[in-house]
Amino acid sequence: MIAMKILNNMKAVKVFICLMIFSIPGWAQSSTDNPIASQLKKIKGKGILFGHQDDLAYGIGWEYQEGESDVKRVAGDYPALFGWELGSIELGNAYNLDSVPFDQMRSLAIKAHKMGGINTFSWHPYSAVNEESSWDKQAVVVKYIIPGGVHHEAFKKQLDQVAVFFKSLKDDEGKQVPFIFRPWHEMDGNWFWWGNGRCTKEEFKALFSFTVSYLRHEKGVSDMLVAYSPDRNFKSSEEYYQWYPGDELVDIMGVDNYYDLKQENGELEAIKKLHIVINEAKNKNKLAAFTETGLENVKDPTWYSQKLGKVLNDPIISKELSYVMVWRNDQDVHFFFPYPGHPAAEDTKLLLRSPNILLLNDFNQLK
Ligand code: BMA
Repeated sequence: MIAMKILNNMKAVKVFICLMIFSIPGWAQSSTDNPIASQLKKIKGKGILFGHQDDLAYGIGWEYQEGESDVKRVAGDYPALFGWELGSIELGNAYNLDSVPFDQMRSLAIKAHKMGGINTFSWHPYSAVNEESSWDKQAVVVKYIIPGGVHHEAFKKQLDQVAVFFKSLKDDEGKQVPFIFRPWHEMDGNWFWWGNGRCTKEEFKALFSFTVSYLRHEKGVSDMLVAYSPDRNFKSSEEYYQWYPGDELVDIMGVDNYYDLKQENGELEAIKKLHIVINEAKNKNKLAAFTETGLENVKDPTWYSQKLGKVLNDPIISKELSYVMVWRNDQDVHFFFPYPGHPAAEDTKLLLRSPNILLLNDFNQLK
């Protein structure tokens, strides 16, 4: 009798805890309910989604022209994944640091979603300490903006701007557009103020963890998958995890890698690293992605087939990787995808039209 009572009380406590947890905004939905996660899980093994940063915004010789896309110009269809950059939203600016108006970004991201594509956001913020740029070599930032730091409140205000933008991504019915957020990327490199040598690993993890928890739980940002994407500076799983903030925060295990794909036979290194990422994603029942790559100004006309293609056609990678994304096409700064008439255009088209690579129509047919 007493044992029964204790059991019933324990049950009541459990139910109470569950109700408490699910009443916190953003917690009710686990990332497995996220439509992007279910789509990516469904198509796993059928091909790798191809992505391009700023694809619908501008390209070589055009900007903000309805329906345009350099990927479409070269390969005949839109990418399946669309990358966007939030840097300078934290300053309250109307344009990002690459001059993309946030109003345009919002409508293009919503459009990409309506067409069936997936949106992913990176963020190169100016610091909440002194507005130093992400690449500032002198700036010491992280320890001052994490909880307990003197600029923590200012950092929260920056995140508030990010939250407002994410929550403004609504479809015609007013429903939140799902998306991927990939904060604090390439932390194992030493070029960003959140990177190696610029903060401790513990400070980094506190930064990542606060960012995601604040957006999800304090600001109620929902339908957000989070990607962890170090650069290529690891040779083992242990090294890959050095900056990893925790299973409860991360949905997509990623890697950025430009460097290896510029070296002779470097594709072998890139493959090894993606195998580590894939293996860990499998161990943790998460998704694996090649979150950024490319060759600046596509200087090698066979880079797409001979470097990227070799990586993507590796038997393990072709079965296990969810997506790959190449960087933006800015005619004044640099470009990573060819344009019609560029010496790499035909080679790139061949790779993108191969059965293993999924553009938007392929993706829409499979999901
Ligand atoms: C970098 C470069 C910069 C750009 C930044 C954020 O890799 O493309 O020109 O400002 O990304 O998009």
